Amino acid sequence: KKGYVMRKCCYDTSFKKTPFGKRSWKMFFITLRDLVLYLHKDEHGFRKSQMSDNLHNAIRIHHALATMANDYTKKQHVFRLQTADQAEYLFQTSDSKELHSWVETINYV
Ligand code: I3P
Repeated sequence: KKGYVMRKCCYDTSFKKTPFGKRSWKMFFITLRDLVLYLHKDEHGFRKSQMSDNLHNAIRIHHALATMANDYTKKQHVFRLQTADQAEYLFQTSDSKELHSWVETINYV
């Protein structure tokens, strides 16, 4: 599964809040493949020129949990992703269909 989303970093690891200046929403083209969520600048993200970028923008999905972020009311169609090492991200999707699709895909891969 792949598509454009907005991402906000909340926690880098357990209890370590992402510092101010790195908490803003940013657009990514994300691709879920082999239990890794790759975050690219755009859909050409796997091009060689952006390869170093790709390596630094991968989230391991094994033992991660995606849930609807109903408590986050500033934006619509947002889900929360908590990883095995307790990092936490918010992802804004385009509509509720995409929201459910991403949550289910991440939780049931
Ligand atoms: C963050 C940015 C985010 C905001 C976050 C700010 O600043 O304005 O949009 O989250 O608030 O810290 P920066 O770009 O300097 O990292 P919201 O959009 O959810 O308000 P937060 O620290 O309360 O998460």
